Amino acid sequence: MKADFYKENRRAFMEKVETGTLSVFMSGELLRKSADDDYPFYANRNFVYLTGIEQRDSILMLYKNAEGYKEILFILPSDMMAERWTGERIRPEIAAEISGIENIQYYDEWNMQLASMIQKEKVQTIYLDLDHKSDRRNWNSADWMKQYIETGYPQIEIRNALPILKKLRLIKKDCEIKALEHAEKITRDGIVAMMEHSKPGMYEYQYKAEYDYALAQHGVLEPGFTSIISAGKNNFCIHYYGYMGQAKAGDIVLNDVGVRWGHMVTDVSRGWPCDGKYTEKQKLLFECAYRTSQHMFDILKPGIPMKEVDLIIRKYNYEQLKEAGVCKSYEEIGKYMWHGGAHHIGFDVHDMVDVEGVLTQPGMVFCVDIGIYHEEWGIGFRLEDNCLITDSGCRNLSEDIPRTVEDIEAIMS
Ligand SMILES: [Mn+2]
Repeated sequence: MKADFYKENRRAFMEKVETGTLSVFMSGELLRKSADDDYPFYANRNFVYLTGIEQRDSILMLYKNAEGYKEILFILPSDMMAERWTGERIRPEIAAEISGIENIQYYDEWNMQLASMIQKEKVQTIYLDLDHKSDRRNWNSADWMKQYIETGYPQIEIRNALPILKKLRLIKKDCEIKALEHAEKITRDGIVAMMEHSKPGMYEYQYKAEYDYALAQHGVLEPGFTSIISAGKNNFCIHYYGYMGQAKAGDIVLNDVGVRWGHMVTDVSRGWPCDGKYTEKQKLLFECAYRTSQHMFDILKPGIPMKEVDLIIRKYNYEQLKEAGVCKSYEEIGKYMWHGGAHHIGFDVHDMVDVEGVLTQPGMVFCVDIGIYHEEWGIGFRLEDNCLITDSGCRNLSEDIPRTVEDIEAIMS
């Protein structure tokens, strides 16, 4: 993505905050795994959305005044000894080129700058990207910054920037769609590789290895999110990460995987018979999901309440399962459909967007995910595709990834 993308994101954000406010965003810090081993660094997505910078310990300050706004980006200074061990750090001129921010300063100056800005500009309100998952205790960089400001500048009111960003991230720009389209091609390679190599006796980790290998051929060194790849009974664990199970003759293999490209993440699920031929029962269920999916791509267009999309999927899929003689009444649909099917994708696989009360609009991208779980028959799978809402309707971005009984059997033969 070019600097204009990040510039436009900052402009749109600044339009939503009041004059006289300062906003502070952080890329985050390294998390220690154990001893001297750290987890791979993963930059805060909102920070990347605003800067394009994925280096740890980077800070963005945005101050809005009557004339416009000031932008400062703080990055780690070069350090010969540190860089000898862990690689080159981004130089100021490169950071400026990526982000489109002219004023680049070094990380160790952020607290002086913060103090002087608060004093000179008489800042009374600071926006931080505060994000908590309800059942987690972990603090992130914004929490530390909040504590720092509350301790040093108790007069300052802290507000949350997250609701603003969640609105901005909902509508994707052309360059984001292009990145997704490319990511879908790589996703296809990964899923097709698993289908092509599939055979009874294959372990889930072997499927995973095929997927990862296909991605690596494109320079994608890790999947878009932790891959879900399971076989047989393990398909009944919705977010299964075991990888040690074995596909036995007659088992369905389920994948729920993605690829990140240009920050954008795909999310696609398929279910195929490990031996390449659907049984009657597998075919019966798969075709219910397929018809429901096709129906959604036929009807989705701008102007549909987002919260109804899930409901339409559920009702239509119920009709299919009823006709197939599987489900007798709508009351028992929960026995076969275990999850909703329409989350947005983008910088995050479950994208940080605000869909409260919104209608579908051009530029939204969300999953159409039809999961069917029939425990008695031992068949569980999902058919999940990525739907882009366009001006006149919608487009299935993942339609080239085999998704019919015929196409999947052909690829596996
Ligand atoms: Mn998924």
